[in-house]
Amino acid sequence: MKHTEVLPGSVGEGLQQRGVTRREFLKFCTAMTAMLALPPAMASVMAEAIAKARRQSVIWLSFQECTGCTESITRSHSPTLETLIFDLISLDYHHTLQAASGEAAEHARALAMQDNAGKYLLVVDGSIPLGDPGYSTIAGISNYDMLVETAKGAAAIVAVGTCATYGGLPKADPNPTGAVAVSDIIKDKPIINVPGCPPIPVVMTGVLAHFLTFGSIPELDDLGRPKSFYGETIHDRCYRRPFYDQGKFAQTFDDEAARMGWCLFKLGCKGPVTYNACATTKWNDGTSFPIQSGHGCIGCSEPNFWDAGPLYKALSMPVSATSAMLGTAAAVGAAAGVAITWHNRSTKAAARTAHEKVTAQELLREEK
Ligand code: FSX
Repeated sequence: MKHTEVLPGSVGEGLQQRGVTRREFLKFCTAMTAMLALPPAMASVMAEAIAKARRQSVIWLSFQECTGCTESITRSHSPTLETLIFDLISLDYHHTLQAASGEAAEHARALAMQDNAGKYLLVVDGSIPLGDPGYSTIAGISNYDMLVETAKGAAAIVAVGTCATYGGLPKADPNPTGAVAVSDIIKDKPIINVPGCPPIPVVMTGVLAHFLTFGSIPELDDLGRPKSFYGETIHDRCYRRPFYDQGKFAQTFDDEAARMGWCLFKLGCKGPVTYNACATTKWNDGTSFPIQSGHGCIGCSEPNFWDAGPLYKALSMPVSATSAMLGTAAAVGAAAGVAITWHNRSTKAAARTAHEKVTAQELLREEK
């Protein structure tokens, strides 16, 4: 961390103590600015801001979930990123990762809430059961009470994973626990939604880096998601897209077309209606993502993805070639009298309420 002013107790000091070089740190910041769609010049601004910042207090609560979200972030794209993010924050409470347990763990949460009142970031994964407080408790405290209590002093909340952002799998029909999302309960705090089951690790890291650099939350879309990561569909950036445009589709998972990497649309891929960055950031150190490994996208970062399925059935929208897909889809769909039930959003449809059903006829009217 040479050439950067290093203040006692700052992130910069922590990085220096861990032997992180300025070059490595700038590399991290350059990657982050690119992912956050910031101008390249912001890399050095981010480096300066983060190096001088005090480690951000983070309280992480886990409710109804499978721990996939934590598994995901602890497998961040590269060991460097993973190391860095835990240097950038002070993870004061996290059921799975903290050493303390029982009363000591709850004491750590109370202390962090008291010492950093109004300043800590609250990260939540998992949905909250409203059906009966006894469905899920931590230290004898219901998920609802713990969320409300901890949210009070938070500067902002990051809802991580589809369970926390939309209710996720616990909310799937018949929703036995009465699962709801964080935003269904907390109405007076900024909430950043980072959906995905699980979410992409570098997206979580990016949100935290943005908060540390600017002290604010990134620009969000109408579902509360950072636009830089959720601004395009998987389909928009899929490497199989040229085959879609040429009308070349795999008909089964093991036919010759599948072997040649043709489009998986007819096998139920939900890429055209799923907003996420899997096709660009990929997973496992940029190695691959579901579509690259031969399986269509299941739309896990969209609301109600499980019930909205069915997973292996082609979307009720016509196959068309062009990036103005929705307009064509509307025209053909109107003729067929079909309804597009996923919340397709593109061009004018982007301004719509996210959860509403959009009929092909309505879209056609708008496109005129
Ligand atoms: Fe849900 Fe996350 Fe899916 Fe699992 O914490 S988003 S079930 S990956 O673990 O909450």
